[in-house]
Amino acid sequence: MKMGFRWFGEGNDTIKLSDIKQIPGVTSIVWSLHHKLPGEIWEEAEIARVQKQLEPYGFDMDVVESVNIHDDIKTAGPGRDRYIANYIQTIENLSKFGVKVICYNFMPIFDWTRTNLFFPLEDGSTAMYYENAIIQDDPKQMAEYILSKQRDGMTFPGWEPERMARLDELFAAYKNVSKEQLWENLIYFLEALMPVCREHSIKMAIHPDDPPWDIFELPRLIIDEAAIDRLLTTVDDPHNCLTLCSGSFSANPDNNVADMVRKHCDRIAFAHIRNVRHYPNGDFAEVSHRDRDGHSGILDIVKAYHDCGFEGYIRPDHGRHIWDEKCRPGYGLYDRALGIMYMLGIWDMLDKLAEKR
Ligand code: CS2
Ligand code: MN
Repeated sequence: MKMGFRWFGEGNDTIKLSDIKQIPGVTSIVWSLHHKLPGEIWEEAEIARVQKQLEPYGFDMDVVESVNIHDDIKTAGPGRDRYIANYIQTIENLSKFGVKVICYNFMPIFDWTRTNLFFPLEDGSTAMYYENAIIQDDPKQMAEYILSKQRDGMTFPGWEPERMARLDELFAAYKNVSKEQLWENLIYFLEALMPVCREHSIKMAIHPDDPPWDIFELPRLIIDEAAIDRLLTTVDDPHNCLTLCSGSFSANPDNNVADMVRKHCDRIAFAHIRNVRHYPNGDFAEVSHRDRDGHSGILDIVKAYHDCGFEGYIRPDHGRHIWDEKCRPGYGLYDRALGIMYMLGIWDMLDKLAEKR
């Protein structure tokens, strides 16, 4: 297992690399080019700049997260093949810098969706919250709320203001895309990419839909075990992999993430670890990584990774906002650092117990 930390880049994150360096055990910076719109080619010079920033700290840049997919690829729109060619060029460029895993998602229009980014928890911290009743209403209202929380031009991946300004157009483009068609479009995209991924040993690691159910009548694919099976068997290539996000899947209490780990360990390239607490009406809140604070089963999940000899990358996913930290929602320094220490505590103890046997 290699421990990573998501960092939004110089000038786009309140957290400094020198701060991350002081969290024990972190070796990988999970990075991205956040100024890029979906469909644009990531140029070598831009990637080289990030490499230069990481180098003094000895962090690797093996995992890149949010190389976002243009809507024409998801809807089989007129620009699909051109945008796939761009994506392939981006993979070629990333391969020159030793990138090994690309985390992406295939969610229509909206990336992760929450109704309150600063929900007060009983300990005085705040965390992200999902209220079912609100998601039944107006997608524009929700998008406006999320955009209003972007601080100082620090955008959220998947919530590009340029795209959010075109919501009517986007909803129209998805109107005739059924769930089956969306599957076909995902498979078409992956099959086009596999040769270049094989050539450069790069794993495409899909992030599940968050939350794992349809919202605003948009079909969402990567929601449960059946969907994982379908994805991995249809494109049965070791470069077609998962970003197994425990918080996303476990927002549906029927999903057992530890079972998914045990079943698909060799096809998980990247693990997001996050804990979620369910409320009886289907709402959920994000909570600390500590197992007993939520219902995701963090102990079972970490143990499942350890038992299967997981050699991929792990990062804490969203954390709470604690100690008055002013940070991007879900991506503060403090609670994610606590999450890392909790996971490493479990991991190190499991290592020790295994040595004794
Ligand atoms: C992330 C996702 O913040 C999050 O919930 O896990 O936004 C993730 O980065 C994207 O879905 C990957 O494309
Ligand atoms: Mn995630």
